[in-house]
Amino acid sequence: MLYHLLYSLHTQISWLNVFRYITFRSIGAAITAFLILCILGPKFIRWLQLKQIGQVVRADGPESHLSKQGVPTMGGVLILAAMTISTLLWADLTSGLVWLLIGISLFFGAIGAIDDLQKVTKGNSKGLSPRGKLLLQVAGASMVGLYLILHPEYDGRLAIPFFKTFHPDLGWWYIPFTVLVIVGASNAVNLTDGLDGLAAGPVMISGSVYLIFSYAAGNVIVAQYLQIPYVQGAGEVAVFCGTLIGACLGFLWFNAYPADIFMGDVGSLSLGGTLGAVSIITKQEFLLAIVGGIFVMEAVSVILQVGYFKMSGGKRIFLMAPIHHHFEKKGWQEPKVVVRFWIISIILGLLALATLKLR
Ligand code: 57M
Repeated sequence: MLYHLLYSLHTQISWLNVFRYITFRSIGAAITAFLILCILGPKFIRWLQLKQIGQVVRADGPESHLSKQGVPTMGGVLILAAMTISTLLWADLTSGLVWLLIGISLFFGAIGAIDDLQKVTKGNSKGLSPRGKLLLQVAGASMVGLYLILHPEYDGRLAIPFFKTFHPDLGWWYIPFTVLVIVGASNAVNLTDGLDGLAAGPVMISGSVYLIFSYAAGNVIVAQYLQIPYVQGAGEVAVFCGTLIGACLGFLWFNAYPADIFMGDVGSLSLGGTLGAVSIITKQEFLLAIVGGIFVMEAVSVILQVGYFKMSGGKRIFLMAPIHHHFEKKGWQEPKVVVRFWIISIILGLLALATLKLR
C-alpha cells in the first residue's frame, strides 16, 4: 500500500521518491515485520497459554525435551501475519509474484495449522496423516509450477550454480520439479524445527541470500553482469524476503533458548515451502541446496537413519535422527547445537553468494 500511496506523491514531495527503491522497501518491510513480532509476541504467547495451545512432547525423544511439554506452539501464525501485513504495506501489489508468494505461504501455513490443531486437540504428537499432508503440499506446489509455466516471462529452463551457459529446459516437467523443490524444502524445514531457534536462524540466513539474488535477478543490468537469469519483477521478491527475514528475527526474540514459543508446523511447513517457492521464482533452485544445506543435512540424516534401520534389522547410523538429536545425545547442550548449526548455515550462505562470481 505504502508504495502505491506514497510513491505517487513524489512529484509534490520529492523525498518520497525513495519508495521506488527496492532496497529501501526491503529494509522497511524487514523492520515492519520485526516490530510486529516484537510488539504482538508477548500478547500472542499469553493468548496461546490462555487457550492452552501447548506443545505435546513425544515421550521417546531426548530426556531434555520432556520439560518442553506445554510450551505455547503455533507461533507461525504470528510469523505469517507479520509477513503478510508487511508485504501488503511495502510491496508493489500489482506484482503477480508477490501474490503467488503470499498465497503459497498461507496455503502451507494452513496445512500446518490443521496439523498443529489436531495434535493439540487430540493431545498427542500425531496430527494430519503423512499422506494427507503430502497430498495437500503437492497440490499447493503444483499450483506454483502451473502458474509459472503458464507465465509468459517463465520457461522450464534451469540455472545450475557454477555453469553459466548450461540451462537444461524441463518443459512441462518443470511442474513436478517445482513440486519436488517446494515440498522437499517444506518438509526439510519441518524436520529441522526440533530445537529452540534451530529452524528460524537458517531460514533467516537463506532469506537473506535470496533477497540479494532476487534483487540481482530483477535488475537486467546486474543480472547480465552476474550472468544469472533475468526475472522480470523479481525485485518485489526481495521485498517479500525482507518480511521473512524480519519476521524470523522477531520470532527468534521469543524462540531463542529456552523458548517461550514454538513456531509449530504452521510455521515450519510454511517457511520451508515459501523458501522453496522463492528459489523457483528467482530461478535459483539448486542454490537452495547450498544455502539451505542445514535443511538438506537434517532431511538426509532421517532418510539414512530410517533406511539403514530397515535394511539392517534395527541398527542405527546416528544415535537419533534428525541429526540435531544425535549431537544432543552425544552430550552437546541444546544452545551449542543450535549456534553451531547457525554458524554452518552462515558459511553455506557465504558459499552460495560466492557462486555469483564463480561461474
Ligand atoms: C517435526 N517436530 C519436533 C514444534 C515445532 C520420521 C521422523 C524423523 C519424523 C520426526 C518428526 O516427528 N518430525 C516432526 C519435528 C517437535 O517440534 C514441534 O514440531 C514443530 C515443527 N514441525 O514448531 O511445535 C519437538 O521439537 C522440539 N522443539 C524445540 N524447540 C523448537 O523451537 O525444542 C521444536 C521447536 C517439540 C520440542 O521437543 O516437541 C519433533 O522433534 O518432533 N521425528 C523425530 O524428529 C524424532 N526422531 C525419531 O523418531 N528418530 C528415529 C527414526 C524415526 C529416524 C530414530 O532416530 O531412530 C525425534 N523427535 C521427537 N521425539 N519429538 C525423536 C523422538
